[in-house]
Amino acid sequence: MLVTVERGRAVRVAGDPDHPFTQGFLCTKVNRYVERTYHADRLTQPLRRTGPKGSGTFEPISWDDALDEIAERLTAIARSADGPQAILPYSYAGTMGLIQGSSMDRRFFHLLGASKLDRTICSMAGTVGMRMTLGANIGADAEGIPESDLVLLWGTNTLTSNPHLWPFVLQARARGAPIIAIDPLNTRTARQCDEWLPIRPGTDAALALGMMHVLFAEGLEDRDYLARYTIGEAELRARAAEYPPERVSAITGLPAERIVRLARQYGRARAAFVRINYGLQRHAGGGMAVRTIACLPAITGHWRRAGGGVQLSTSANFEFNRAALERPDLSPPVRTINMIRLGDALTRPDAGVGGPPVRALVVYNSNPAAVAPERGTVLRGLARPDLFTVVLEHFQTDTADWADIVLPATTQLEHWDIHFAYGHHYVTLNQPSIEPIGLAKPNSEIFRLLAARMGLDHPAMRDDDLTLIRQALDGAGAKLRGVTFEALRERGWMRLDVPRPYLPFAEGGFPTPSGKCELYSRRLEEMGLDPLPTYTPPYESPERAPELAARYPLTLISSPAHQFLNSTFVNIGALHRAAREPELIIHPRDAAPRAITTGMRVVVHNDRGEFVTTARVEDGVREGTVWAPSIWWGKYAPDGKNANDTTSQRETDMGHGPVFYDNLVEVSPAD
Ligand SMILES: Nc1nc2c(c(=O)[nH]1)N[C@H]1C(S)=C(S)[C@@H](COP(=O)(O)OP(=O)(O)OC[C@H]3O[C@@H](n4cnc5c(=O)[nH]c(N)nc54)[C@H](O)[C@@H]3O)O[C@H]1N2
Ligand SMILES: Nc1nc2c(c(=O)[nH]1)N[C@H]1C(S)=C(S)[C@@H](COP(=O)(O)OP(=O)(O)OC[C@H]3O[C@@H](n4cnc5c(=O)[nH]c(N)nc54)[C@H](O)[C@@H]3O)O[C@H]1N2
Ligand SMILES: [Mo]
Repeated sequence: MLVTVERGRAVRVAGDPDHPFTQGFLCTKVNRYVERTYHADRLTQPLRRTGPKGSGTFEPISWDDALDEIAERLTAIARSADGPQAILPYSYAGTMGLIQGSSMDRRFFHLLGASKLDRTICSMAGTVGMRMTLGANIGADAEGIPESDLVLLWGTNTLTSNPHLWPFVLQARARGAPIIAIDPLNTRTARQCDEWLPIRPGTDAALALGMMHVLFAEGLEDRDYLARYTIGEAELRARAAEYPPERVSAITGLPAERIVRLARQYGRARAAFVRINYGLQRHAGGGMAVRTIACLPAITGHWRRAGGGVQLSTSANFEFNRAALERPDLSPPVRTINMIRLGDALTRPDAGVGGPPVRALVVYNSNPAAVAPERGTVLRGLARPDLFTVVLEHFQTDTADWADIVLPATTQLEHWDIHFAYGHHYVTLNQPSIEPIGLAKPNSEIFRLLAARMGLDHPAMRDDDLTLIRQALDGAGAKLRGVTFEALRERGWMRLDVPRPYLPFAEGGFPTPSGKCELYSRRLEEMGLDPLPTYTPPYESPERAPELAARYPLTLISSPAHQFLNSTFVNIGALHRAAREPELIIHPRDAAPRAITTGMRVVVHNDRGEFVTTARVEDGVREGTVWAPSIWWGKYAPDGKNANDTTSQRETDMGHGPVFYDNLVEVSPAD
């Protein structure tokens, strides 16, 4: 991102035209980053709560007073019988920069002996699925897509969540590659594709198994690749035989002949690119779904050719020296709390969390009062009068409303950072372009100051941000060879030391225990899971919960609105206006029997909770699925709620991830 600064003020942000992946454009949201940075509602000074919890009434205080009060409260808890594990950090994706996201903060909580947080809320199911199959969460290079002769956008809303991929997809199409979207929603991406396959949510593993059935039955596999670079071919053939197209059709809701045709298209392609993304793994069988799809290019040998293969992420190629940054060695043995179970952790310490109750919560880079599942329980926890809550933020979010102390944090324009990526292969250096707004401070600095206040006097707490950046690069893995601070400072970004074109598995070389693509996984077997790809029905489905499905027949997907980044940017004027208000897209055949019409206020509800939205009756969703573009702040909703009032704290099959879209609801007119 290039920032134009005039007389100390940022006036314009733009994409870098020289960047090979982002090619000079920014997404809809980040285009508004100047507006966001200078927004009248920016938090510019520390605040102390004056009214009741959740009321959002605060008074300004000095940094000294704020830090003293936090230090005093945290020290008292650490020294009490409950000990430091009663303190819980809570952070995720506000910034994913290594310095402001996972450096000083980690060191601080490690030295303190606080509970650890298992950061599962986004990607863990798929990450583990990839690790078990390919050995790491890496895959084909998106810059190879123009060489593809078939592109599957599978469980991803590319034009919204990954728009920089799109120009590569268009190049493939210009050379004749069909583009197919596999998604329960007819998203803005699916509408631009050659075809939309409206799959039933949570059934992708069955579709991939059905494709394998046809590939093996019709001799479309690459026998040489299978023999050289995979283990478990015979077992997988037997498993795939159990998934004939008719059975898969009954599971996925797609016509059998379309499943056969998709398998033939895939099997006859030379280099099909499968872009899966995190949307499809937010279901009970999310890890298995990703793993199953990840087996496909090994069956057809597409890994051999540029443009072929599967990509969920590129993140594991960024082998920064995270141990040097985070210093896990500074932590005593402590418990770990799963961030998606925050509701339970705050309200039901008996519910499997173990150890002392959580008595203090320090939130940064996250807005759990909007984004965490089973929101009603989370809010009950945040409302506990005995809970001491600190929130580091840019804005007075739903979460900040529940804080005892709010601290103003800097934005990307105001601090140093270094970034990995999860869709391409470039490291980015973030240089501050303006001075902090008001009294805002970088997260790293806030944790340095707190450590000093609390007597956590360790040399690791004195490194400045530039030192931290160098520590992330020194002793980094081979793919970061040549990536230095000096070189980054010159250009802003650098490609990892991977070849171009990058074909990670053209000749095997999978970083699994066997060195092969593990179609059969002994590690999964040891974890008590099926060692072979299999279909796991959603928790909330007629297969697994027929009684529930009878009461709540609709699956709610609450994937991001085009204008929002999870719950970030919801308060930015132009974006808020474009997203209008909390809405629910419902199919005409689901709306009619419920007497629901466009513009009507409706309640979306299940046993966990409810939220009010405005209905839009459209065929942009498959029948039986409804879509609530998300993630709205409760404070902007007519009833103070959002989609996460209905989502559950259940965990995926792998990685303890969330099941946001494995969520049955009913929809009724509000009156
Ligand atoms: N504009 C914008 N961009 C973003 C984000 C944002 O909030 N806004 N968030 C960023 C983050 S943190 C992430 S993790 C990524 C997420 O980006 P994506 O991985 O694209 O994830 P989602 O938007 O959650 O879901 C993508 C699509 O998956 C579909 N889907 C849901 N369930 C299933 C299923 O069972 N099978 C199939 N085949 N499809 C399914 C949804 O309908 C949706 O259209 O995007 C990043 N980019
Ligand atoms: N129902 C439903 N729930 C979801 C999802 C969904 O699709 N549907 N998506 C899930 C996914 S994929 C993810 S990744 C999570 C994301 O959940 P979060 O990680 O909570 O992400 P955001 O909602 O973007 O909130 C991040 C907050 O960090 C703040 N922030 C940004 N930069 C900084 C900084 O430098 N310092 C500090 N102190 N604060 C900063 C922003 O102002 C913002 O309020 O949500 C998950 N929740
Ligand atoms: Mo995410």
